[in-house]
Amino acid sequence: MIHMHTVCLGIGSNRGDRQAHLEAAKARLGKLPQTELVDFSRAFETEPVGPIEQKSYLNAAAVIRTTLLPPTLLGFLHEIEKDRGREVAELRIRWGPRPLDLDILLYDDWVVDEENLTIPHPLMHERAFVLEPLAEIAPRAVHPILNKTVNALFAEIQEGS
Ligand code: A4P
Ligand code: MG
Repeated sequence: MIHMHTVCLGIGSNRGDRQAHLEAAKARLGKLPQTELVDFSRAFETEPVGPIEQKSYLNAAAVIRTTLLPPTLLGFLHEIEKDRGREVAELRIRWGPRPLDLDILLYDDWVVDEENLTIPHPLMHERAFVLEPLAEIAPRAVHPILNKTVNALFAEIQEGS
């Protein structure tokens, strides 16, 4: 049997019909080849984080099981983003507003450090807008570098704030 990998995804939207973008993401993830949507969190209204002034976000998280390897999965995620009206990378502002942003947060216990793909997502452990939705659906998922659960990481940033 081909191995199924468990993957946690972060989802964000702060432009257009944010709820519709999240629902589209959920529907599209459920239809990816060789992939099963395991869980999708509630939508959380979050203040924008980062150097650019922009509208507040709706953030969510998803857990999927898939045989797709990280680069292939990332390609599909980019397609979904593009279909929701996201401009090609060259035209975009880093950390700037977007209809739909899909990030690979955790991929089993893999550590990937390539030019265009870093897993775990490098800032996930610092960000409430990532950890709060993820803690709702995958509290016991483990960050393979920090060796801490999502629940523990979320508790840490809450204490720090
Ligand atoms: N890339 C590398 N690793 C990954 C990964 N694990 N998952 C590469 C997905 N992509 C990854 O990312 C640019 C490139 O990163 C991709 O082409 C891929 O090859 P992007 O998502 O297209 O660009 P970005 O999002 O503008 O940059 P970055 O650094 O990913 O920003 P973040 O970290 O996504 O931050 N505030 C709130 N409240 N909620 C948010 O969701 N999001 C951001 C964006 C800022 N502030 C926010 C939120
Ligand atoms: Mg991103």
